[in-house]
Amino acid sequence: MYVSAAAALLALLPPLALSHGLITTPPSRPAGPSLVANCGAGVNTAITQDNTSYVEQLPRLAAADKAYNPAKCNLWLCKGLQFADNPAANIQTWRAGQTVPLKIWLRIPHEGIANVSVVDTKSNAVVGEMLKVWDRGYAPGKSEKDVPLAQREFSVTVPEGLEQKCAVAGDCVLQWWWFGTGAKQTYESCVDFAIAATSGYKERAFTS
Ligand SMILES: [Cu+2]
Repeated sequence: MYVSAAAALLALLPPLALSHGLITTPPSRPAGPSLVANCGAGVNTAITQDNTSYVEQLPRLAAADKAYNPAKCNLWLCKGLQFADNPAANIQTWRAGQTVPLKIWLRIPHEGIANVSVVDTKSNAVVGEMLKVWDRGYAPGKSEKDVPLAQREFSVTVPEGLEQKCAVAGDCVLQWWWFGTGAKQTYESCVDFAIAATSGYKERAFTS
């Protein structure tokens, strides 16, 4: 949306009207006290008012905040949302080869590109291949119903080879990333998980 229009909407409408998107299934990382401590109250307020809004507004808010600690708050990974704020009940346990259904809430589309990947949270590097890629045409139209269902509800397969790197929850995230190329707005939403070692994994290793 245009900046002037956004400012007008901010004044007139409840925060949800500015929503854009996030992962709703499995539950994604929420705001909480660790976000305040590491990213600052301004970032926390922006995210709690609209947990689906874009990243580009956050660095300015963070920079103005004494609490902002760039070593602990990477706004370009999960919007700076913190593992410590995610309740234990939200942490997924996955096994290699498992199919994970995802649901995305795309309240306001902005056509662009998107992907889903596993990210190493210490190095902020994608681990292995992207699990899902849309290199054009993601989230077209004016309202959520204009967006193809396959872009809002889809599955990814948990890759093999994460058993060590992602054995401990918090070391990796599943991140959905979307950039509206016209709007120039980035959206990120993260699911926390741990990979369980399976007996099946060992058997396959011996027989292959
Ligand atoms: Cu927008």
